[in-house]
Amino acid sequence: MRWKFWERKQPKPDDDTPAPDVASTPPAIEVDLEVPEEELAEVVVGEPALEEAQPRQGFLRFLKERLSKTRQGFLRNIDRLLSGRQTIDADLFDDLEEVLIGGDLGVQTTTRILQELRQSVKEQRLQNPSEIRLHLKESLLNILHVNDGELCTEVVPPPAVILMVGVNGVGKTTTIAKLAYQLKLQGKRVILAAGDTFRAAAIEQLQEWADRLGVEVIKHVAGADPAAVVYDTIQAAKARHADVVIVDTAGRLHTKVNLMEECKKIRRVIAREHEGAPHEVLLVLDATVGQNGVVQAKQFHEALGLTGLVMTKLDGTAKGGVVVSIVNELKVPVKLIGVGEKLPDLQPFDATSFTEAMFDE
Ligand SMILES: Nc1nc2c(ncn2[C@@H]2O[C@H](COP(=O)(O)OP(=O)(O)OP(=O)(O)O)[C@@H](O)[C@H]2O)c(=O)[nH]1
Ligand SMILES: [Mg+2]
Repeated sequence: MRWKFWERKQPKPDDDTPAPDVASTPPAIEVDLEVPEEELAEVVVGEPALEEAQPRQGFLRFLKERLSKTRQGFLRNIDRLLSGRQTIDADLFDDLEEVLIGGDLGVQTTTRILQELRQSVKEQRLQNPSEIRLHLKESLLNILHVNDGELCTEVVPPPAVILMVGVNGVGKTTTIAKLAYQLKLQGKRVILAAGDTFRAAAIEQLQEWADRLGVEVIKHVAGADPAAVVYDTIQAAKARHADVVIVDTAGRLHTKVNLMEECKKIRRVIAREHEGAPHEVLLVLDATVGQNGVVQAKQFHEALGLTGLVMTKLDGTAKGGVVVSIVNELKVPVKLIGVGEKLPDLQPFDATSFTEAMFDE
């Protein structure tokens, strides 16, 4: 799955964008939209040009540019390693292990990949180190493919309910805005639930995005029970025949039991108020934290039963290899990736494009 309209609206690639410092980042209220409001309104009513499928080359180029830090870190090391060798031997595998672990693939995933590579070398009698590259790419693709998953945004009866969770500052609210933007472009009616009643200005931040996008937010006062906000949102969504509800939640550490319990309660209320919901429980993970993301994902998955992951900030990190590690260890699909701070910088995850963007020149 690929959103058709991304290319027209995506901003100029900017490889030099430094990784955002989350602690000092101003609230998203101050972030300028890439798309001027007049233009957004125009887009939302549907331009024929947006219906045209975009050439794959353009999409890959965009992804490569956004993943350039990971490409440079990971691939350059692999290529350097392979080009300096004459034979495939134990030393080569030792060095490869180091590069893969250094590329944030984690021990477990690295072990799996090396096992597969050793097997290929044996079965296919590979002799030239340069042949390893292709097999490595295939191995990563295999891991990522198992969990290719499409985001559920259409259910009968509507609305599809998407619950967004994650630790502080990973990009939950921004992802919600980006997703609402994409869904609105698809002609869907979206309602947001201001379920972060904890952090100062969180409700206002969501409201600000919603105003710009022209979508409705259901909110209570700061400090209110988020489960009550979610209850009201689902009733409103049913009454207004909304297609999709997206629930924002407060950032919470996966280690804080009471906060995880609050999240479970939100999930229970959603399930009670709408059959089959939540249709998606998405954990938003900041790719810049690398292997820490695996621990977060495991605990959130245990508590809530995740249906998918959103990897954000892949544009600002060399740790993109963590995507492979998380998919391998959790068997939960990455559904969306964030590759920038602007509205069009959210993409459905596609294993093939992702692997090509990591490996191809
Ligand atoms: N470079 C980059 N920045 C991103 C991406 N996604 C989110 N951000 C930035 O990350 C910062 C935090 O985003 P928020 O959406 O407020 O994060 P949050 O998880 O809602 O934070 P809390 O509500 O405080 O827990 C903002 O400055 C976003 O612009 C991404 O894909 N790439
Ligand atoms: Mg937030």
